[in-house]
Amino acid sequence: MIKKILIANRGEIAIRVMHTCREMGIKSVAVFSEADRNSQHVRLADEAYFIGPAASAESYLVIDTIIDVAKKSGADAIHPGYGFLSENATFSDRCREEGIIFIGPTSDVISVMGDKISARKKMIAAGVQVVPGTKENIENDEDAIRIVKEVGLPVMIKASAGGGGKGMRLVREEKDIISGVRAAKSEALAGFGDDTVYVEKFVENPHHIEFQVLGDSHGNVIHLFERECSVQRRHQKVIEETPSPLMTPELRAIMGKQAVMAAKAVNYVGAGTVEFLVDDDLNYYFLEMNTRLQVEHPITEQVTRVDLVRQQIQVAAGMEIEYKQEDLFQQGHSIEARVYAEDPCSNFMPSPGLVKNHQAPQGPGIRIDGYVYSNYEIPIHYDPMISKLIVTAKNRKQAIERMKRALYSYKISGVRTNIRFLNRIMESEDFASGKYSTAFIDKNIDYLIQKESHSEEHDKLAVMASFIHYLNNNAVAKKDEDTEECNTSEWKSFGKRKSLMRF
Ligand code: MV4
Repeated sequence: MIKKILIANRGEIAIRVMHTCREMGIKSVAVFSEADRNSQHVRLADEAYFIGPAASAESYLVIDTIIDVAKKSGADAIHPGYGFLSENATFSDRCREEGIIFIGPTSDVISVMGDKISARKKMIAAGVQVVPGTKENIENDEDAIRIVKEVGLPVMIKASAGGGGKGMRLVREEKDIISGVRAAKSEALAGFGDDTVYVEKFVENPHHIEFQVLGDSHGNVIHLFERECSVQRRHQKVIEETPSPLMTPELRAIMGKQAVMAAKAVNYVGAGTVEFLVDDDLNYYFLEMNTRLQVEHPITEQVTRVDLVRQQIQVAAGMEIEYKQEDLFQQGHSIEARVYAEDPCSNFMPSPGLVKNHQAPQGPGIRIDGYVYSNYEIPIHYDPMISKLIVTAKNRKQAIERMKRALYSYKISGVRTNIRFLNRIMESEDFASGKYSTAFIDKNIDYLIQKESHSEEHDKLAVMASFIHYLNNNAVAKKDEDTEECNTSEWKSFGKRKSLMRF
């Protein structure tokens, strides 16, 4: 049995794992870099060890150091969270060599799925539907022309070592084939040290829909339904929801089966995610498999009531999954919004720094997976995510209403945030109707980052507020600088200060 887990991560996901450890009576060991001395994950752990400089290449990514701490602390297992070492085959292997349980799949599974050509081959052999295309490297210009013509324009040229959009080129016209392949190859070589690329038919306006899977070492594999992740910006997810508004019961059943087939094909043990592209005619295609717990896992937990981290820990310890497929169903609707310290008005520039005040929403149906507290300084060295705001309600409409209410009462000062942008997504027609694809943000960007409209009511409030401002002689404005809006005049932003609007 596992008695102590080292969590090789930081921030909200380290805390998320600790919550389940405590419920299971498992001791948790935190590791922290120079930049994370004051981090919440250090305070919540049973033990914490310093592992080096702020740069993750010198701390969270150093395998020897993490293994040393695991041994020193007597941890029987390591949970890698997401990012950092979570999909590192060498690390998974090293843990096993050292007699430490890696809470995740074996190195061979990570390697097969990490290489897109080998993943495609595996999936095709297992009967999983992949995007039409090839499973061979493009060696030269003649190859490029021949293979692309075979597949048929338009095509996507993709790096085999890639993922997440890196080393990827869309080619629509014959004259762009050679330059497209060369560009993809050089980006792949620079990014991954491997210029192997392959060709897929381009799927127009796709939806990104992924299935959560769980496998155990007794050969059981189940899926926990889908997550709709089409609201993305530059391959970064912004909003995720489940159930997907695009899904039908029939499509869910067949895609769920496909996801289970994908996991079974590699004897998958642990929590994983099978990603698909789905077009407007509901054709679905396997895209890739992520061999880790994902950022957006909470929405699946909310509608299935399954603690995915508990299942990860139990199957890593050799136990069977606690659920049978037929026992699982989705209840209600859950939406996650990723709250970031960034400025949507300045091309989403990161805005880390001192969070003066952090007041998260509360009340029915709200879950916050976060780590930021008032007077915490968000380090510049890592992803500037502040928290994940997860709402759950009876149906989609009420979940959206709940998300708007939660965003309204989320108070963060000191850093710029994307809260207003998230609210705009909730208010957009395309999102409200559920008819959106991966083109959503680009298509709606003007609406999403535009200033609030001036209503008459608003103007009256602004006049009142400016009078109070005058009476306060700037005291409030100085205390709590505006963090909410694009190009705000002092006057207008003051009118929006809700503490004053209550008069
Ligand atoms: C595609 C595609 C269309 N056709 N492949 C982007 C990230 C990488 N994991 C795969 N991606 C895509 N692959 C074919 N054959 C469109 C995308 C894509 C996309 C996919 C999922 C979510 C958002 C996206 C945004 C742009 C392009």
